[in-house]
Amino acid sequence: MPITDAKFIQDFIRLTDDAFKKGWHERNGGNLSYRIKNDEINKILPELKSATNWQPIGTEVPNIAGEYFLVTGSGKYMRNVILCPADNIAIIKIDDKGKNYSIIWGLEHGGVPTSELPTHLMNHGIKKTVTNDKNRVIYHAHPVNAIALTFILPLDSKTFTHELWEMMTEVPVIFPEGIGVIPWMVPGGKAIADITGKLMKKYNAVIWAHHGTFCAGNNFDEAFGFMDTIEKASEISVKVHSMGGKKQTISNQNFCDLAEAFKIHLNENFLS
Ligand code: 2HA
Ligand code: ZN
Repeated sequence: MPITDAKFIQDFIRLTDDAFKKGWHERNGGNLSYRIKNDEINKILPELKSATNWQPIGTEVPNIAGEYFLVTGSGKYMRNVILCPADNIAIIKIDDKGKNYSIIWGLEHGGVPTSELPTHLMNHGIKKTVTNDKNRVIYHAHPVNAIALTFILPLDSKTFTHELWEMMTEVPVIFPEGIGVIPWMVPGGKAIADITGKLMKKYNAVIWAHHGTFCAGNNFDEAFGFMDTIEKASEISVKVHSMGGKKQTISNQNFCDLAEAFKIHLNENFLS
């Protein structure tokens, strides 16, 4: 069986293709990573290269030391992943200190993992702990309307969470804990990874002002679904602003009734 027939690789490819078709991945924009399960890697390990040529991650991630990840390549285009996975994505192994990685499959015509590798791996480490090993997917995209809102709304979690909760009744059910927001920062390094990681302890999604969104999910459906929900709610908000603003909306009492009916705990910091 070709390695790319493995279900986790097929699921990874499906997300990249769906997401490109959504319009979230111009050129080489966005990136995706998956923390591979033991039984999944064990099935294909004999066909992979052995780990040599260790490269620095750029940060330390001790609690995912020794683990394997499927990641998109830096400068690679989401729309090309489905055409030639082996050229555009890679399986990497993390060393036993959580400081270096080695490519053991993929990027066949050269390349390195995503430029956002520090943020991906730090978020994997944090989410692994806070979800009791359940979280597997970290996903970054450049969705149009979520980015557009970062030019007009104050850049804080309360404003964004409340605005997106208001836009569709089921958003608070999907993001009861809220959504994180960070101001503009230089992408690709440890500083943005650290601040994103701090927010990922509390949230499953963090919006990067004037750049895009990071989502974390237990599986591909969940991570894609979080991105899709944020972008759809953002699109409604953009339309409502464009039509002259809200004339009525969901009230605090409505949110409380919703929380009771759906048996969820809504983060009270984000009620108005
Ligand atoms: O180009 O999206 O944030 C890849 C990115 C970096
Ligand atoms: Zn980006």
